[in-house]
Amino acid sequence: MVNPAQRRTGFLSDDRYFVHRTEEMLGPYVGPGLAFETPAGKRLIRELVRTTGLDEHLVALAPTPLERADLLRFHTPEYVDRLEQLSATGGGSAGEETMFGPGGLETAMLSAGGTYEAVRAVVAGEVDNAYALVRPPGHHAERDWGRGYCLLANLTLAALKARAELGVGRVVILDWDVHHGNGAEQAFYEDPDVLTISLHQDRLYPRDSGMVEHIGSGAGTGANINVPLPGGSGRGAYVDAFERVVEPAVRRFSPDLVLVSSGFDAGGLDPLGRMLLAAQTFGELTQRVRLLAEDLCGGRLAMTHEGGYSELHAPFCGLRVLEELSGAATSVADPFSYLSGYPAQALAAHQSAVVDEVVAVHGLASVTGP
Ligand code: SP5
Ligand code: ZN
Repeated sequence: MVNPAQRRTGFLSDDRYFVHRTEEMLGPYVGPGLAFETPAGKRLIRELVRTTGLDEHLVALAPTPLERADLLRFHTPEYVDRLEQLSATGGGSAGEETMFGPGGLETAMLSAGGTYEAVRAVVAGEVDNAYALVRPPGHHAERDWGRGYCLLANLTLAALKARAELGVGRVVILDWDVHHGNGAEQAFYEDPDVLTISLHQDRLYPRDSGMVEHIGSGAGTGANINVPLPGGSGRGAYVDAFERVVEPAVRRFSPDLVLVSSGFDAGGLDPLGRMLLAAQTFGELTQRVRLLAEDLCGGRLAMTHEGGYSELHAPFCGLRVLEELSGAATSVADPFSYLSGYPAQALAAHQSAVVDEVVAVHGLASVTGP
């Protein structure tokens, strides 16, 4: 049973996303077949959307690949050349822990293209909001090398293309993947028209990035916000960061479009992150972003998928987010709802201290609501 949707929500995925393979030999005697970023975890999100019937209440979107010229808005020609050559000759390594097989670049271009399609459909008014369930992920890819399972900077490339071709002006990129959104930070560090905000686990990955004091430079000073929450953070810390940082900063910025790098690796069962979020809390965060976008930019909101490595938990997180975006409700019970009851979900002093620091560095204390 699904209660009808209240909004037109685009949902994009593609079978080709689930045959891409990121696998690294971690050392002698280890593997093969050992990979954190696997097709299974993300395919199950799509399966749950289908088995529940939620997909019938969503608008199906289909990807077309980005082209080389689109990649060059951010990536260097040398890096794209190298990916082209490797992809045509059996695959290889894009950089740091980012292996891919034959044709891996084409899949990455389809992943970036799927992310762009979600953005385009929102900007064109074909849907109210949209979620692109893509692989490989994108938020760690830098100008000239792949990192953290990411070959191409999906959401960065989509934002650049939307600005170049769709007349989009001011863009917010909010990243709640548990790892730092270093790619968008690099791309827009000096750009005052794109506000990048990353909520992540302090010094997780990449290890030496995502610090509070990295605030952007030149004309972009102040338009990069890092909130490195301590490992062990739960709902209380994320809500505090939203209320005191994300919401006032986005209101002050006044965007035309809100984009989200959505990972579920801040979920309480994730093997790579050490946060505690429940599916319900991803729904709450989605609602907060949706209401912000409705207040500020006609609801224009597009999300793209990044990390999330619990095959058991991520599907329920994805389902909650899509229910919240669309306003449709399935009757599916989250088997991991017990996470919400953990006492450690409450805001702790050492967590609010980090938020205090961000508020101070970005002068957000005096920003008031609408
Ligand atoms: C998209 C996403 O969530 N990527 C996360 C990548 C995190 N990988 C961490 C793997 C374990 C640490 N590897 C250290 C390699 C340092 N060269
Ligand atoms: Zn991640």
